[in-house]
Amino acid sequence: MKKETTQTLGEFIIDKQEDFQYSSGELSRLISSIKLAAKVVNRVVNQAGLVGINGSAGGENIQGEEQQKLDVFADQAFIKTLSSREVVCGIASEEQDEFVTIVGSEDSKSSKYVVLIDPLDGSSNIDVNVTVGTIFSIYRRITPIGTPVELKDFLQPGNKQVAAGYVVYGSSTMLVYTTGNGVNGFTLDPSVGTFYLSHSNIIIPQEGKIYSINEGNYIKFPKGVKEYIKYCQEEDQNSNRPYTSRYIGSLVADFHRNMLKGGVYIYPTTSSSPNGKLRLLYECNPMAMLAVQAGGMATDGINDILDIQPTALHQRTSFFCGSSKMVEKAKSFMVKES
Ligand code: AHM
Ligand code: MG
Repeated sequence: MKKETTQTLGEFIIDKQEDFQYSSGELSRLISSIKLAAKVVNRVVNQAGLVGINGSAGGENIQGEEQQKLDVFADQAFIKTLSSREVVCGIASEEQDEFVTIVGSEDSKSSKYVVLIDPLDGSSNIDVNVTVGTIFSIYRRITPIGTPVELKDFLQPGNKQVAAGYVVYGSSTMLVYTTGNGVNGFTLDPSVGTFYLSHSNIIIPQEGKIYSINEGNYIKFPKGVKEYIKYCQEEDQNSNRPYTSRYIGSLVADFHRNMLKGGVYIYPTTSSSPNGKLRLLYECNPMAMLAVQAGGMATDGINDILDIQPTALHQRTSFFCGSSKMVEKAKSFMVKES
């Protein structure tokens, strides 16, 4: 099997360490820990039908959503790996009501990073063998090093992210991330257990042919979104319409496809979810940073996602993300409405 490069993710992280603004190696160790936890989760995702981990865990998360056993497993795998390696001072997870303060040795007390994570996104797809993902976001804490983390360390706008990325557990497993200097993707070779650089310097095409939205909710969408969907479906040779509709229902999978092929992902507000469904901190901010780093765009329909000042850990937002010209176009329908 031919690899685009033989550079491993571990080698890449070390190579790029000098590019980081603060190259103490701490961010490198943190990303290496995420890589390790991703491999642990990948192993279980790949065996999901065999090891009794399909199905509901019998509880709900803070947002009242049913937790799957794999949601709980992935949550524990990331929290345990990151806390035991003492590479962060705090973790906020979509599956936890409150943020977790890491109190460990002197090392973790001197840690300056907090991680926000959606450990297993798209979990309704687990039991039917459809792609799921992990999404992560890293910030530098704003409270003094050595003191317990506070809520304000987590409630920072997306434009303060130091790094962001996702793992897509698909037909192959990939880890894609940015530290603010472009986006790179690494494919796991399962026979070796190593991620290799397979997609260097990813750029989202400015235009695409794919729109991704849960059209089953059409009746509940704002007028601007309805009009944009009709625009996508109209025939027009100059702009290559009608577009193609593709919606997996796993943000990571839909985003990953659109990033490589060109497209727009939309999860708007609806009459039943007036704030939208997706979580600003665990889902939208990291995807927005990746999109922008790859030359794309992300908005809530009016404001840039990365400029939104969060006020709550589990805050939701509407989300339009992907190829810049497609997002601009969709946004123009939203602006028209207001
Ligand atoms: P989750 O974090 O509970 O899995 O929810 C997020 C998921 C996204 O991955 C996906 O794009 C969206 O919810 C699908 O929602 P819907 O089924 O309403 O279309
Ligand atoms: Mg999610």
